Amino acid sequence: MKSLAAALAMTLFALPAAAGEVETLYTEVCAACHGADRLGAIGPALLPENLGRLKPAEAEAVIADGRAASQMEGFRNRLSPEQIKALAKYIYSPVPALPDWNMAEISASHLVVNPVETLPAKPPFASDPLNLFTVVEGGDHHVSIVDGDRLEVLYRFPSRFALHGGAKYSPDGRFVYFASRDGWISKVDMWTGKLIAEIRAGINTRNVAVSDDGRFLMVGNVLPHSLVALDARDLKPMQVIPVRGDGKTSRVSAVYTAPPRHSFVVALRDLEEIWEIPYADDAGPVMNGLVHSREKGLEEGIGTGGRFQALRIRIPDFMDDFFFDPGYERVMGASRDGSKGMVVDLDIKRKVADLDLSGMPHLGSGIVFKTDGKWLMATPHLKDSAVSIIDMESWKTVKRLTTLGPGFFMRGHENTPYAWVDVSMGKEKDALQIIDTRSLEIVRTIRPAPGRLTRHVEFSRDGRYAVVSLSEKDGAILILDAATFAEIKRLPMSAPIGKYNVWNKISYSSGTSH
Ligand code: DHE
Repeated sequence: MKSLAAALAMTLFALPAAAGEVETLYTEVCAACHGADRLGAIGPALLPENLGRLKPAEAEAVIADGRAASQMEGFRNRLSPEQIKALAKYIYSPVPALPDWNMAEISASHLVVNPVETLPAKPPFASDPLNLFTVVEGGDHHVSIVDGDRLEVLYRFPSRFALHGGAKYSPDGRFVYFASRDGWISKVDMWTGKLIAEIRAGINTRNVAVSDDGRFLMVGNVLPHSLVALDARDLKPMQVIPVRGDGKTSRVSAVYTAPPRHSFVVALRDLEEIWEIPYADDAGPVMNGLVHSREKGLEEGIGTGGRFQALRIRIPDFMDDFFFDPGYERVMGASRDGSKGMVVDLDIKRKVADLDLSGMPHLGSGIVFKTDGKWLMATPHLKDSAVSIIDMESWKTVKRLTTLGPGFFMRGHENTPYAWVDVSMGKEKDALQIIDTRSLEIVRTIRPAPGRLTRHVEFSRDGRYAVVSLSEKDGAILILDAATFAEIKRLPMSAPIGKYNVWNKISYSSGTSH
């Protein structure tokens, strides 16, 4: 944006900002980087759906002062305060007609940067490659790959703007896949930190799932209302699946892989349905004989009307998020308004129980553990100061713990009896609360960085260390001893958010998100 800004310097104050004329201002000032259609180019998309995390006042500040560590330069000296205000308002207005984002547009965005064949056959480091972590740094939109044995940063590289949701790994842990809110899917080699391929699968994306056999990715979109299947090798698009039913279309709430079922399971925001999309070549038996023609091979299936077919399961409410039970037979979901939850059996294809799960949890927040021979699920709530613990057989809430505030994330590990939860949505955003999964009590509250935003815990492969995000611009990841809670090390980072240990993710550890 710098050169354009320089060229426009001094001329822009003359530009109008009245209603109807702000489009001209946008075209002159913003379009080169953010796209004439506001869908994004070298800068991110400027659509209300994509700006959900940015308050209008912050948008004005970015237009005025720019964004550190990006190409976005400030326009305070070139635009009047009214022009800045008008532009900020404009980018939150809906675009009159959203363009297509179909196979043609998706394919045109596809880029293979480093073919897999050019990569080394062995890791260029001695540490355990399955004990690496990726850390998403939201402050300056970077990713760090951290060596979990030496507790050092191995690689750091720029990411697409606003990655969101868990990083997903190939089943062997060699490659990592990221999704950005603007719909970009990136594949990176964990051993070298090199970008392999990228593609823009949507205009606004919810998340991405990787099949348990590592062959396919499924991207769930908010804009347009679609799911997009990609070939995991090079991210080549395979199929666009429009999300529609009963004459309506729907946003995707989330898509996850159900490994024993060899299928993707999808929750929808605007249709009272769950979709299951089998991907195994012989998917028939997995679906109890209810599905269908699985005849087409990978290459033949490219394009629409191809390989993947969705089985629609009717449910009595919209489902906004969900967790699987340990056998992947049932999903536990919260309703869209966050007032209650339900259990849906994927085999008998109907709701089988209600859940007392008010105050919607954030997706990926739930963990599962066994206490006294019973499988329990625990999750914090985004709006209540509570952690709910639910018996996965009776589906009753066995305990509701009062926490210091509403929380985002919870984590456990097979090698520790402690589950860690943040309370970062409340006033005491620096606190982490430790729950003993045997007694189901909060046994400690720690504040590793007093007064500062602390959230999202991830364990090392062996469960010995708990890695916590000090999620501020001049932040860090804090490596704590998981038994004594003492700090071992601090690695500076720019507003780190999520961290993902390769082994915990590829082994589907019950203490982590899948
Ligand atoms: Fe997330 C995961 C939805 C706000 C950070 N979040 C997810 C997932 C979904 C989701 C669907 C699961 C994706 C996956 O891993 O495959 N998030 C939502 C929301 O609906 C919500 C509440 C509003 C929104 O803006 O979309 C929301 N999320 C946030 C944030 O404000 C966070 C803290 C900062 C950010 O990046 O926007 C945030 N979300 C995360 C993280 C994960 C995540 C770090 C992965 C958690 C994990 O450990 O797997």
